[in-house]
Amino acid sequence: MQIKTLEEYKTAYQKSVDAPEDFWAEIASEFLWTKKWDKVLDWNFTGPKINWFINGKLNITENCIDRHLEKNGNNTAFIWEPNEPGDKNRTITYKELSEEVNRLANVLKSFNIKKGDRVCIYMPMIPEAVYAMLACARVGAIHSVVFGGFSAQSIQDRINDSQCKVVLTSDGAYRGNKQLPMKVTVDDAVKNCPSITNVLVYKRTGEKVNMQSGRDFDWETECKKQSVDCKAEIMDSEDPLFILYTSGSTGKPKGVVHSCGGFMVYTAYSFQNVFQYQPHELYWCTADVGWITGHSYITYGPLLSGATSIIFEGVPNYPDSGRFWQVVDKHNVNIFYTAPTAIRALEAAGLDFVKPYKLDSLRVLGSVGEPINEEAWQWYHKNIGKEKCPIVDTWWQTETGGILISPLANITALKPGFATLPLPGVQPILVDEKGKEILGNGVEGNLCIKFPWPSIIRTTYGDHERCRTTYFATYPNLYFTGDGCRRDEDGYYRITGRVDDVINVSGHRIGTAEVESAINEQVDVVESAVVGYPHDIKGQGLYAFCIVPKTTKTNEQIKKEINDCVNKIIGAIAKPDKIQIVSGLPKTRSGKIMRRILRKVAEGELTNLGDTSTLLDPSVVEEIIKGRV
Ligand code: 7RM
Repeated sequence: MQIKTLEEYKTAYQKSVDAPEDFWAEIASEFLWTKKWDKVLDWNFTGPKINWFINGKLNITENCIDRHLEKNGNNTAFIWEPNEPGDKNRTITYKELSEEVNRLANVLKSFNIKKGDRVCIYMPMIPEAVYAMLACARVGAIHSVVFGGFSAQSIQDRINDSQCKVVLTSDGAYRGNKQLPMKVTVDDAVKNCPSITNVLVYKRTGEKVNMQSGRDFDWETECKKQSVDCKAEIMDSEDPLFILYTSGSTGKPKGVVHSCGGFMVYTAYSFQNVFQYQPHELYWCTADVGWITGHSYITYGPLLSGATSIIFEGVPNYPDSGRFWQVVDKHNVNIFYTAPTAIRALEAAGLDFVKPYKLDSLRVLGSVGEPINEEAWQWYHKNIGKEKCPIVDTWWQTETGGILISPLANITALKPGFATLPLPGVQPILVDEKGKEILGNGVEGNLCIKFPWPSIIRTTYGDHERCRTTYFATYPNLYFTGDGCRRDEDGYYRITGRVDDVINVSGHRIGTAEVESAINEQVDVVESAVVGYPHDIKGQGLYAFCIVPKTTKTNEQIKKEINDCVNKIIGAIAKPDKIQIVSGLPKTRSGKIMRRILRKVAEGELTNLGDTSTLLDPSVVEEIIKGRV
């Protein structure tokens, strides 16, 4: 399934458009299926109803693990690099992975977890987080990983939305110089989660935690009791594999649902082609398993390919900003995949943190999560890749399951800032506001995809209509990405950013509506509006305009309370970078907040605010400009 030349790419691409079913059938045939599919694809984007490898039966863990055991069981699946550079690494072979996953799968069974049940995973970046995902998949349970930085309230909302029965967590977590009380947070969350019957707790920090008798169990103690064999549950290709919550422009986060067969085929195919992974290479994706990048390109894609990867517990700047490069040299990493926000932060820290390291094992660099600005691209290319490593700027989304637009390493000619060309099977189109296709090159529009690929979102958990309206109703018969995009003279794609009310802060998707509703929980705030503004390191920062009518508190006090509120309701990643207390917001006569104006103010573009004639009260704008923070 690995493309090797540009010619092969072009041929594969053409075939994927002319005969998509034959194209994907051939790739899918390389996996282990309990029963082969009857039909490759059945779809419409109006439902939407998208079925891949219909009536095919499989278990993804047999493809991630068992399939490798006979010949490559002693190959390393993971090298774990802990938060503290001086602490011992762990190496996990495919055989050990198999035993650990099966034991844990049997523990889940002992908790009465059955096919289709939902299991919440709230874990630090340790191998057990990956075991947890695979153990769920082994028994046919649907995992819902919640990023370790989210608050108790966020965990609670996610558990309740999908009625999880079990939580897999740890006592605490280390992240840089911080220690996070994972179990305390889970306890706080599950107080209000009647569907939870059991909590399994891995000892990571050794801190003392409360264990509720009959509900909470110790991970290692339970695993020791279990056998290293666990028969894989036979799944239908379209059975859900996992739910992952993601923020959109309205309401609470949606549970994006991915299914077993299509997700398997596409993550393996895209992993092998984009990174051009070669046997025995060492691959490192710095994402957290709490995000889609961790799902597709730490857990599933690499394991399906029999790859060796690093699981990293730490952060880029602890104990100092040379940590990534120290790890690269220590283990001889060949393929390194990170986010622009990390690159910019490390660039700002200065070259003294890069110089001590050779970095000569690196062969391919990757970028994901947000547009990479040209300066960061050049810095990464020159100082990390030593001008010899291609940078694969991979564009994709939680909903797409895998990378859709990206160079193939050492095959596609690069252009800084461009995700370049679609992978085979991906048919992007640009449309204008009305949904009319924008043809030709040297054009810009809203990015849509007109044909399904195997790992496309199937539904949003418990609310199919929300899936339809969010992604498939804006433009009939198209999947709408929410991103703006330029196609240049060479037909190369450059993603320009979100065109909706989603803000990309350090590669994390944050819905303005979600932050506003958290801010409004602060007692003195009556209304708020949050917009994004350019931020040197984070890409975008959050600027909150908050109406506080009358109060005896100081502005500083109120701002602190607003921050605490957001931290408590969503998590630290959603705390506004700037807060401005205002007496009113610019609104139209029909009561709509004119975000366009707020964005300009936040960006510091005060002279050309555009058409303000529909404003109800223009004096509000004057006040806002004067009070800019
Ligand atoms: C993988 C991931 C998705 C949003 C997406 C874009 C932005 C992601 C790139 C990018 C420009 C990239 N999933 N985005 N990758 N923008 N170039 N290479 O990030 O669901 O969390 O976010 O991220 O706006 O719509 S995500």
